[in-house]
Amino acid sequence: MDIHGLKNIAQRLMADDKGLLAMDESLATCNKRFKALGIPETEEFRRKYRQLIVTTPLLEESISGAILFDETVYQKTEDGVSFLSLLEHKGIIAGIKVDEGAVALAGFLGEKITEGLDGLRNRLEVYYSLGIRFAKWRAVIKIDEGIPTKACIKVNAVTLARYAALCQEVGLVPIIEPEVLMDGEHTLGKCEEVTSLVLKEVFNELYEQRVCLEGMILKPNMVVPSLECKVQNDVEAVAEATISCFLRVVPAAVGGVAFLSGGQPYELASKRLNMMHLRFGQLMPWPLTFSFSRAIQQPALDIWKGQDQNVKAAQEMLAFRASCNSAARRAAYKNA
Ligand code: 5MM
Repeated sequence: MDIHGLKNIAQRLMADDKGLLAMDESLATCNKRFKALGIPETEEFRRKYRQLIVTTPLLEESISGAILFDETVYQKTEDGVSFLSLLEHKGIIAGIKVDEGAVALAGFLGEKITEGLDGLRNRLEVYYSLGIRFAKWRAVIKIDEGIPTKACIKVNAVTLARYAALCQEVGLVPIIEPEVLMDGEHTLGKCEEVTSLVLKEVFNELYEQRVCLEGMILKPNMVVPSLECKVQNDVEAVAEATISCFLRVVPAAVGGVAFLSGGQPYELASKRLNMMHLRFGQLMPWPLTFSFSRAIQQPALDIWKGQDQNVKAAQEMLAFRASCNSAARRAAYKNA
């Protein structure tokens, strides 16, 4: 394992108040978002949309790395320039989603396990040879009556660590995404309890499986009340719950922490990140940034709607939301 090389990639991903752009929607998720806006659910429209993103002027001022879906890796602009070379030209490091999605966990009603370990070593070698330098794997944990179970947390943690060890073997920085979902009626306190349990188990497995913490990035959920919870705590309470939870369970050696947005309203996600830096910036041993998909992309997608004449305005919105989150990393976000 090239620890120096892995650390170097992780440091570049976390540098200069930038963050990551998750543009790795699988076919089903991308098509679902297109359908809601009446955009044709075809490979060509997915190519057009990803072209809009990777050609956005000044995106590189706020974004250090972009997480791609396999289809996007091989796509090109209308002028025949590959998206990978465009990203490289901008100095944005290309990453790849390598999990194959979450499926029902046998014997555990309502819980999921993420698949994709079979043949993973070979897939990772191919991606590395194409110039990709980091990967991502998402595990999904749901809070409901009697769940998550210990077994579900354990099996997802084991799988995340197996994936991470394979990534590091070939020189890819693993992004480890154990997402505690916001769905349901649970409180902020419950989210904190479950997030702590999950992260403890994940780091235990990473340790057991000899994953180099300096050469990985954690992509967690913020500690938030669920979407239907009657008590919606303020921004400061969310920032405090999130950072105090992480200080207890995320080792200081970790290369970086980059949040998912998880369906939060995009301005609220920026405000919460901003508050974490404003109030607790001095306490954090790790770089703390964003790895948002919806909270950066959705307003731009709403403008684009699949129409060529809307590309410029959509790109301006995309660059703007990315810059808002970069500002939040400096505790300088001005509620826009
Ligand atoms: C872009 O969505 C990613 C892939 O999800 P699917 O496999 O369901 O298509 C997802 O992992 C995403 O990177 C993270 O959840 C962060 O996205 P949000 O929208 O939560 O910021």
